[in-house]
Amino acid sequence: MAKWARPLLLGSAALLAAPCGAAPTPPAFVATRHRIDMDGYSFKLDGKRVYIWSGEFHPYRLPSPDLWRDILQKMKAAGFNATSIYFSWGYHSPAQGVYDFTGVRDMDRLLDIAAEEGVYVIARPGPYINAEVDSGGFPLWLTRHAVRNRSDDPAYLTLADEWMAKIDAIIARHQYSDGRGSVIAYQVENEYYRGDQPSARAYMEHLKAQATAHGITVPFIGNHDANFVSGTGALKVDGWDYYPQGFDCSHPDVWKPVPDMAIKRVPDQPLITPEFQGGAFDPWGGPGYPKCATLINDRFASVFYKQNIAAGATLQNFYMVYGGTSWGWQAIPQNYTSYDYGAAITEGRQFDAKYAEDKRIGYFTQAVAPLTMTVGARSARLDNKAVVDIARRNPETDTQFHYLRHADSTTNAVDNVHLDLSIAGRRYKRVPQAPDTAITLNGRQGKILLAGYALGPTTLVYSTSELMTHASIAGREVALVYGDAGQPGETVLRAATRPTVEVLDGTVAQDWSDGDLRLNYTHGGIARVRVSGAGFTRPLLLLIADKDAAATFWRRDTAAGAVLVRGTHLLRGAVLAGGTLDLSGDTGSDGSFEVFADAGTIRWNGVAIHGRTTPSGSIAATLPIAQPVRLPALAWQMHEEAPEIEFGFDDSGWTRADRTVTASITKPEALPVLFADDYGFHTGNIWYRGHFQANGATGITLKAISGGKAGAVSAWLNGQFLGSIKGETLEKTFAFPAGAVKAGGDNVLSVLTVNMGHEEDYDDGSENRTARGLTFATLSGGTGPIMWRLQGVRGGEALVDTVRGPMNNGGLFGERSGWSLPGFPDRGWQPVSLPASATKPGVTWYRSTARLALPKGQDSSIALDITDDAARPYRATLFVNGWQMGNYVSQLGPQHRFPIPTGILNSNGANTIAIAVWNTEAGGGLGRVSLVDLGSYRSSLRVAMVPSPGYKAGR
Ligand code: IPT
Repeated sequence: MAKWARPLLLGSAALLAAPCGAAPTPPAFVATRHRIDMDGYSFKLDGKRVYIWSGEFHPYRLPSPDLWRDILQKMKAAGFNATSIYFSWGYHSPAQGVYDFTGVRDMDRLLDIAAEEGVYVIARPGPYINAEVDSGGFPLWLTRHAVRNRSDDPAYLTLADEWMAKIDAIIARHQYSDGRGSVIAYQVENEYYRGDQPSARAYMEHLKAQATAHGITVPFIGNHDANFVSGTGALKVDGWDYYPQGFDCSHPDVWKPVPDMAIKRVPDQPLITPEFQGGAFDPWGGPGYPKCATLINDRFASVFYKQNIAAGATLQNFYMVYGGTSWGWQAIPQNYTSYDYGAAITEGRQFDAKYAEDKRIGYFTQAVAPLTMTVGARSARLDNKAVVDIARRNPETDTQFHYLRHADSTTNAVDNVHLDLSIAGRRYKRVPQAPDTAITLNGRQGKILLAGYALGPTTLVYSTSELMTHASIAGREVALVYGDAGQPGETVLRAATRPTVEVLDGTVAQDWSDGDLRLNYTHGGIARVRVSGAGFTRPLLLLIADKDAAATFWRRDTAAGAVLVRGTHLLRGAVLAGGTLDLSGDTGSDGSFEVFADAGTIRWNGVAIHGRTTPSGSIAATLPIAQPVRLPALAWQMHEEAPEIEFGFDDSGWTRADRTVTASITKPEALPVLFADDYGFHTGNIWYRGHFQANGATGITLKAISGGKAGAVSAWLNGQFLGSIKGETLEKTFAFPAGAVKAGGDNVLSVLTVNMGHEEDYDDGSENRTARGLTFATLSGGTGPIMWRLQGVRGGEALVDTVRGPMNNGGLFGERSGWSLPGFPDRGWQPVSLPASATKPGVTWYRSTARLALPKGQDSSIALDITDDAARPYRATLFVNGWQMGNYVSQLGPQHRFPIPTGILNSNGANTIAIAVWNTEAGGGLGRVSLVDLGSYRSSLRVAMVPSPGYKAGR
């Protein structure tokens, strides 16, 4: 049975909840076709409106399929009902006509997991994706095709169609519309702003026609800023990408103001943001991702994401919610390996402060149905000019949404405000009503005040606390509201007769007048109020939390009703059936745990919990917590490399540089063409050896392109070091040392280059075809030609290591000889202690075996740290069990920490760490290298090792 035919329950009410990391056993297959449509308000699934709260995730940046489940569970737990996924053409295709969808490239498996976890998918297969990935997602072999990228050039379309046919077939197997998965939308191309050009429209139309022919039935959407709303190439909805803070994280406390999305509305289309800023990328030598996380922090989410809600957006996708790792040579020249992005879930799979804010807002969008159909409404009158109210209203229910923020959205000022509200025919001239209280807005804070809302058995007249979620659970309505600790709150409920109010916990004052029950309190911890009485069809349990306490709640919707959990590090799944509730998730150092559910038996990670019933009608218990993690110190061995430097090295098997034409947009200054891509070497280090006769040569001028400012070249003549060039512009004339040239016969130049990634093609100028490697070489003093050969990754485009794929390796001798792989016989290598000393220019390898015995049943995230003296000039390429997990440039940084995905790293066994160091000059090194624990939790997550080949002699 094909995987995608696995039974899935994808009802419109609740998607299937997987119980834990292991594959869930789904109930009977319901191959129900679903209707997906939309109008000027929102997407509708089977006619039911849905707020799409979505997080961007790139599977090619996390090479461990079981961790895809981890990320999607973490998203789901934060209220994300959807994920937006780029599929990267180049990740799957090492050569024209060759495609791989196995192992870490198994996109059927990814889409199965999304469906199992109940997460809708917005599929974004390109063919161009940008995404700060090499060539913007184009395959590296496309550098050999002089086509007009991203256009209706038939030669380009033929190549693009090859990919589209493959990826569309996979996406088509997982469409919600067909009852076979959770894909609800398909984005055509990426940020393509050429709506004014007929040929661009023809291109879009072509991609749509192809997708349709390949079986795509879900709506076509775009992030082309409304370039394709009608006419040829029109999409069902074409939305807006927004990065209001830009990408310079160096001044993370300086904010640019909030944009007004409302003016972007296209008639009859829902307002959507296929990409809204969820972080930022960081360049080589940049300030580092913690700064990006500060720039795009929880306060940013509070002001900007709520502003989008107030503008009427009903699909918000955040780019990124999990960034991950541009492992191998996937990064673009501008960026280093980490693609942490300062996102809500860090590269090492930990929660950033923004995660809690995404969750508070996300839960609100999922719980409050009237939000999916709103129109702009008149703002309330306020008594403080520093604050504005942007209001919306549901025309059917008359529910009001008042978004309060500072008029100057960037201010750090704290302000108090009162509102004049009219709700259901009654006027509240001064909200909050209680004397000596106000709504306080901290600097850079937005609040959505909800009014006139049907809250289960009652009507919420208004609350100055924000509503996070509510649900009918075990015969009562449980509602969770929150505000800043220490700030006052006021919640008013409507009742026909005076209800009974029991304050179960905390201090809450009540006032009854004219059908309004007014509750006043100060946020702090969790106050609990039970409201019941004649006017109530069922009691209301109001949980009034401060912001942090609110974030300790998790909600899941099961086929048998909602479940609310307080405590634990993470709730991954909940299955409620026959009165038994199976919860799965993670605990850290805090075992406190409380469950609100209609269940007789509660199990946590498969073990029955014997808790006590609380006055709130919940079950409280203490869960087992995580065990400490001990990591071994690493012992190292080293081996000198780079025989290519030596005069006598046999390069006769290397590729001869003999081409006279190139597909590159870089014009060769001389022939033959030296550009590495033209010879099928597209990644990492590329060696050149040039032979010439003495002829009086006194030096050599070399030009090379690595891409970006982390470039480098080193050169030797007949084994003698000439020097290195570093940086963006790689151009230098090296004088030959006295006596270095052999008077008669052959002389050999050995030149080591590196490709730091191909350019993206954002402006569709075929920038991916900018040359890489050596671009020009000429002898000074001499006249003779140089005969060049070059060498890159083993096999070139005829990839040898198909498991680790087309971006994993370059052409270092050690890589070509298996030194990066587990099982390579390194017994003869020389023991060494780090930091390394007495290094000479060239390449040296270091290997270590890390035997890990981490606590079983725990999810530990481990990283490799390099501690260094920044003055030591060297570059390092890091391999863990043969997988290239990082590129390091000591003087540039800023990355010193390299998270290794579990599954690549074996938590319970031996791990081979191999580091290739390129000393661009003497006095380079390798700093201290150690393993660090980024977070370890007792967890239901189970991660299998990713099968990958080790060293084989004589391969
Ligand atoms: C937007 C791209 O669509 C996306 O792929 C990624 O590159 C993102 O930028 C930045 O991380 S393009 C937008 C900046 C105009």
